[in-house]
Amino acid sequence: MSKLEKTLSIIKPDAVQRNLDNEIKEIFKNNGFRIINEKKIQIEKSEAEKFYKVHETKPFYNDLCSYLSSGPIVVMILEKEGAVKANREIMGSTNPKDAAEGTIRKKFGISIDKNSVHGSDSIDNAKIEIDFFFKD
Ligand code: IDP
Ligand code: MG
Repeated sequence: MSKLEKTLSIIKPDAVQRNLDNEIKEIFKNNGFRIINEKKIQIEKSEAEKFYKVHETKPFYNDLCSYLSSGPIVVMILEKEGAVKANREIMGSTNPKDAAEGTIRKKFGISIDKNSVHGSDSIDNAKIEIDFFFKD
């Protein structure tokens, strides 16, 4: 049995703009995730730069941060047993072209940059990312 975990999920601007947020939330709920906190916000580019700091040396960093701050996003704390891994599975591969059938990115992703959702990649990062958006 996996432990009950929390992870951070973001519905990115491309999906919010297409009004897919409710449909994506339903996918999480139907897969046994509880949404224990959520908010729709728009962040500054400087905040996106902080959030994606691990990618600061990548060639796509600047575009990535411009993109994440380009429109409203929905940030959510998801809870489930083994939530971090389960979320990565239901999201699908980073590039929607490579994502498995039935995953969110396969269904809704437009391209590697406009791939509709973010999910924490480890339990440690989930804690950091949840604090980033929900610590007051
Ligand atoms: P992940 O979102 O699946 O964890 P990461 O490698 O952590 O993928 O990359 C963070 C985000 O940066 C991706 O979701 C995607 O939006 C963007 N990204 C990753 N690789 C590329 C790339 O090669 N070109 C453009 N954008 C990329
Ligand atoms: Mg990542």
